[in-house]
Amino acid sequence: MSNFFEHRKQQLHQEYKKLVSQKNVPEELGNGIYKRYKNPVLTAEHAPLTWKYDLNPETNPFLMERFGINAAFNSGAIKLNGKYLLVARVEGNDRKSFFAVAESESPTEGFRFWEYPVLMPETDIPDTNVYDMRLIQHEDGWIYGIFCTERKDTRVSKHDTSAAVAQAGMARTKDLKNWERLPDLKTNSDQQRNVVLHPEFIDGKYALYTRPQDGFIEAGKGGGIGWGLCDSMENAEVNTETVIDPRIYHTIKEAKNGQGPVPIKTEIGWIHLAHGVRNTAAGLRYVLYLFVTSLDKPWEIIYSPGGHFLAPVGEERIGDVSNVAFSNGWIHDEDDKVYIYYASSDTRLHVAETSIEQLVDYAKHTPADGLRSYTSVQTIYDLINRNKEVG
Ligand code: M1P
Repeated sequence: MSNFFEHRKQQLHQEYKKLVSQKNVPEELGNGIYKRYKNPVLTAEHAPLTWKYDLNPETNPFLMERFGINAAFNSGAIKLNGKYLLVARVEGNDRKSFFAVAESESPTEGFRFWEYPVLMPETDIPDTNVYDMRLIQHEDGWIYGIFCTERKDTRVSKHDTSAAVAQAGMARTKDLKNWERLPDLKTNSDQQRNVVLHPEFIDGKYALYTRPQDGFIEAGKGGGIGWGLCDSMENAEVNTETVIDPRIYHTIKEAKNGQGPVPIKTEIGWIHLAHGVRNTAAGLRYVLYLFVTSLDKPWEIIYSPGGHFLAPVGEERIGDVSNVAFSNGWIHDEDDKVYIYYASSDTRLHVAETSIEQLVDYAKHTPADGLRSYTSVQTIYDLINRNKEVG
């Protein structure tokens, strides 16, 4: 083995070890709602060397990458048998996304990918691209993975090489290792993304949060977070979709929105994290927002704090798709802490720490969006006047 090869291999191993064993610390002050951690928990560099390199000096004398990894971001999240597990959207240099499980003993650092990424079984119509898995531990005993399956739109002219159809791919597992692929969700909408299963039965049926759209990117006449019931997950079909959280003019969800991770059950209701999108001269801006639905009627919103809950800041604002904060995974821990795994700019995955108590306070006491500049200033006046009373 040449000195060059051996030296480079050692350096690569050292860098990888340094990365996966680095400590993570929360920001000092924060906004009182959550604390962001300093380092991303997953990046492209977290991909194991064995995924990228042929480590044989005979067949790869330059020890060059044979399969490049471009990004690791939007992750489903779950805690199983005491382990924090992320099912990340990993994207190769070839622009194909796939799922890979990363595991840690800690919610905020030390995530390492399992030896093999997930070889998700296909349906009769193969997926071109799969991404953004939501993990739902349903009361029926299964863990469902619901994700976007994207395929070429064959209804358009053959010269249109970018038109795509997004639908909700469905799979289930008990251990994140063995996946049973189920037929894609059927709805009356031309496009579906950001579909999430409610974790409990509703009147004996499965309930799904959907996101009907006319186009792959544009909401068109559709949009909003929808709600629908279905009899079975083995042939899931939602015939009636009701929009429960619509897009609204001049808000953070003007252009589109979508349910994030599975909602968390609390004393006051189901806490939801979602993303809202608006258009700007610099392109789409994605931020996260929060809302709460009723315990008995999870399709009815009872608290709707105004504005964004989390937006990309600093370096988070830059990446393959800049100005994006996106979350499809959070973990409600036994001590009522909540770890929010959010990705920035379709490039890397971060964590922010909060608690059920903080989320409940935020949901109940953050004023709703008054929809006018005048009402925003009234809210500030109200705060100033109340602060005068406390001196
Ligand atoms: O590029 C930003 C996000 O765009 C899509 O989100 P939505 O379905 O709301 O348009 C998804 O492709 C998501 O993965 C991506 O982060």
